[in-house]
Amino acid sequence: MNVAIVGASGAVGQEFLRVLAERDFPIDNLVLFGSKRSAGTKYTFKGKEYEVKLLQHNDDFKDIDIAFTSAGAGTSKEYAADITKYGAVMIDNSSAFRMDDDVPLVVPECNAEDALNRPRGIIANPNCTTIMMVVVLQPLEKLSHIRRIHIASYQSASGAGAAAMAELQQQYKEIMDGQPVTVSKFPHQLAYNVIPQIDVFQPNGYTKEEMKMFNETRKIMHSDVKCSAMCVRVSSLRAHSESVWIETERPISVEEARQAIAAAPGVTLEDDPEHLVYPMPLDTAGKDDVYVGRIRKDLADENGLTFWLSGDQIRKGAALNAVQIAEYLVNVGNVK
Ligand code: 2RA
Repeated sequence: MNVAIVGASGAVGQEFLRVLAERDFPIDNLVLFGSKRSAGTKYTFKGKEYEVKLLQHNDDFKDIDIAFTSAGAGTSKEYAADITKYGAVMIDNSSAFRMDDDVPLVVPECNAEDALNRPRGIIANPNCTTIMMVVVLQPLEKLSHIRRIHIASYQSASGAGAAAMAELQQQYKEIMDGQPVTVSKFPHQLAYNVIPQIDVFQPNGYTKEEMKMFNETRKIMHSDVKCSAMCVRVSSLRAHSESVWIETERPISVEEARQAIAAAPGVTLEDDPEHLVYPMPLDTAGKDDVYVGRIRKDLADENGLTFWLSGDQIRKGAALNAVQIAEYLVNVGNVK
């Protein structure tokens, strides 16, 4: 495969390099693209050095089979035509096309086949918080249809990018040094704080991030489920966590849920409260699976079940999911 990464210097771009190398993705040629700021930067992939090329409106994607794009919605919209013009599959990590009817929104554990129907040559990678929730919901949906979801997220600094992660670390240092605290990537100081806002507010009082949970979950799961989310930024560095309450058509027992989750692809059950075992972002950072614990009946709803999950936002929440989509396409022979 001839593979391109657009946004190679970003947190997700860098993770693409690691994930592609670790999984030994079949690459004949790799081309890295970036903005003026990152063009010329060199990165090593499997022992060979690659220089980031400036992303431009030209024929640079003529020989590319798969392009992983993670440079923001504006860049994805501006360059989609150049990227897909000669048949490259664009697997886009931005929010630009996620809800477009002619663009599949794919989490391979849930709806891999949707990737085969892509009239515009674009496949969208869902928002990280949604990806991590739906891989856990999928095995539960098979037990009984999920009617309602309430979810509260605990999202790490990494969701706002590499510079935001650096800012969080800098804030702690500045506080320790008695210096004024730099606040530029978050709406408020994040160190020693939690911020009940991710992305901008919508007219209904929810944030864009919260509405992504509502809309993307329905599209990926082909479901009429209603999802009410409260998305919160916390001071963990790179793994997101979520408290999830679901209401199913028939009550699901804790044991049934545990068995279904333990058997599901991409999910690890880590649920032994007696021994203080449950997933935490410090442990799930850098891992591929979404980890689930604290599974119990909802005391307020007899058809309800509640659980906790944690997973690496940059891996399964972004780069890994995109690479798994590409692996699926390669496996079924559906690239160019
Ligand atoms: C965040 N979910 O955590 C976003 C990133 N896509 O900010």
